[in-house]
Amino acid sequence: MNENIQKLREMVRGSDNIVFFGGAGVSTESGIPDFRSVDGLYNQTYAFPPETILSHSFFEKNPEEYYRFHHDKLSIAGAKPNAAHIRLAQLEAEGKLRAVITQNIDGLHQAAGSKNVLELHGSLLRAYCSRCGKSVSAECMNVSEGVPRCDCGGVIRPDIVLYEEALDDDTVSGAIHFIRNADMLIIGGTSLAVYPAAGLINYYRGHKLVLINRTETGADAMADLIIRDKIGEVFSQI
Ligand code: CNA
Repeated sequence: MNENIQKLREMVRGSDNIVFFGGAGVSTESGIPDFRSVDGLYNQTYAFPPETILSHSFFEKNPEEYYRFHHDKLSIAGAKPNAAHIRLAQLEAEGKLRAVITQNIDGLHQAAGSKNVLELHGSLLRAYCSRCGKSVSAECMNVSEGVPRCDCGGVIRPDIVLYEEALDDDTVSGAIHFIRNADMLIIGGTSLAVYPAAGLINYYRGHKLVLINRTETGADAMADLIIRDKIGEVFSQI
């Protein structure tokens, strides 16, 4: 076992108020592409850049084009939790981890058994009508060709935070509370490029900040321990 993993194990052993803050890199080992890796969605070619397609104004104007992208690229059907999701759920059950704060929209932390999951960007497993606000089954987005519609005629949308939209206030306050009070913060699988989510890590006040990411991030200088390996492989060893 390498020295960094050994250090991480010791830090986890000595902590009982761990918070995990993660992103798309947590789910790449489950087969879901992230945005910014070389094989991520931002390095593929579409008629419009993904940031544009995933924006509020684009969704309003071009729901057909949005749903083409959604069906083609945001499918999480069949994805299963990997060793990172599973170990995080176990750490919570052992009373060591207080919260998972995720930018992911794939529901895999809950599928692994995590109970306290704060979804900063919502979930593809929920949907509602953009006109009347009624909650509907997310299934209707998966099976329908074209644009799914509510009984009222409104366009159904996933319960995710699109670009240009605000994060949910209660989720953000909760995330700040957990990060501020954590004795250990593990950040993993995120480029920390998407704000305001990425800014939340600045509320951490402790001295056990661990970064597990395959590539550099803007928070490397703040970290007490940096691990550049695949996050599933790392968690399978702690
Ligand atoms: P990102 O900007 O794509 O960054 C991902 C980071 O993870 C990169 O720095 C990679 O180097 C790193 N990485 C990739 N695989 C691994 C791995 N196995 N182990 C360790 N590091 C790895 O994604 P962010 O989450 O930072 O950006 C936020 C966006 C991405 C959020 O709004 C998400 O909703 C959105 N997103 C979510 C999913 C999902 O739910 N699974 C998938 C794709 C995008």
